[in-house]
Amino acid sequence: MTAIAHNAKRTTARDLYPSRTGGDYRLLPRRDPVACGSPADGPLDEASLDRYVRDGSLHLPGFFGQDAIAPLIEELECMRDDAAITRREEAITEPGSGALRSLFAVHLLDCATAELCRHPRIVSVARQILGSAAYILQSRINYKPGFHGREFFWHSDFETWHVEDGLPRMRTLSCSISLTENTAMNGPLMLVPGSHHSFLSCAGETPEENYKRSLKRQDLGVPDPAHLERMVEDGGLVNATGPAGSVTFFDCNVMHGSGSNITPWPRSNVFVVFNSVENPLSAPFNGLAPRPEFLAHRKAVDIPAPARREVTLL
Ligand code: 6CS
Ligand code: FE
Repeated sequence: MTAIAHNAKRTTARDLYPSRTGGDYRLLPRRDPVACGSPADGPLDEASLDRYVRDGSLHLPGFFGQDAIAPLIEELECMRDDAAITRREEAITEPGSGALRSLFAVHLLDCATAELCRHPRIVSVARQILGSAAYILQSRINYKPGFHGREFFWHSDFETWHVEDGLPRMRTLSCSISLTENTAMNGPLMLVPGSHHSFLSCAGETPEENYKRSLKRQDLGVPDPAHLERMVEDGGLVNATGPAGSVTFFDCNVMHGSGSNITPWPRSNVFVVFNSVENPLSAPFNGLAPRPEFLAHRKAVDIPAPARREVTLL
């Protein structure tokens, strides 16, 4: 489809979260609930669900034991050294060193990861927060190797997914599963509690195929210093540290990022993004062609509901 045809579609759809439309940075109200389910719908009790709604994230250290994670670590190490994998378009390399930075659609490339992403204990939380059936919108591993693992600058995932993929509403969450220990030193995920309650509409306009650049180093759809400073002043900062197997659920619009890793210890995490089946992708709001399927799966394939006995939280 041409850019003109996409633009034509854009003018008819109502955009609740305009961003990169040539204006200045500005905060807009969030128009969607943070959680649609209740304590009766899944393993999170009222206090945990309330915390997720308030902060925009829930960190659960030691969620999985080493035994659940070990097969994955082995597989993902092999993939990193496999040229048949690293020359695929899903493989994103670090800007300087050329080391493998991210591998997308990893749940389609590796069986152990496919199983983990659909683990009943993960899926039951996703379904509870979304208040509906869920499907995998995106999956990836961020390797963040020792010595040269580069940062992920501050951003709201929703901003990119809305503008570049056409994700209409904030009914989406990420789940980060750590494969290595995450410490304060090796570039853990950092989040700004409460930042998900507003949408930061960003300045600039999106060039075609922006993802080829942004996945190595993001410079569009990132906050300006004044807004970021204000958000951190209001909500503070938290980091998601803990042993391998720790899990963090976080809202699609929470401001987050992670620093570079110059320690010898890699910081590898698998991320799986669950979208509500009631929130299917539309045409991208920037009027450009959609990003490739490996970044945003367009077909909503329901993950079956886990059996009740499988859904204990810890
Ligand atoms: O563009 C994306 O979809 C990805 N980029 C970042 C920096 N975070 C989320 C997502 O994987
Ligand atoms: Fe992100």
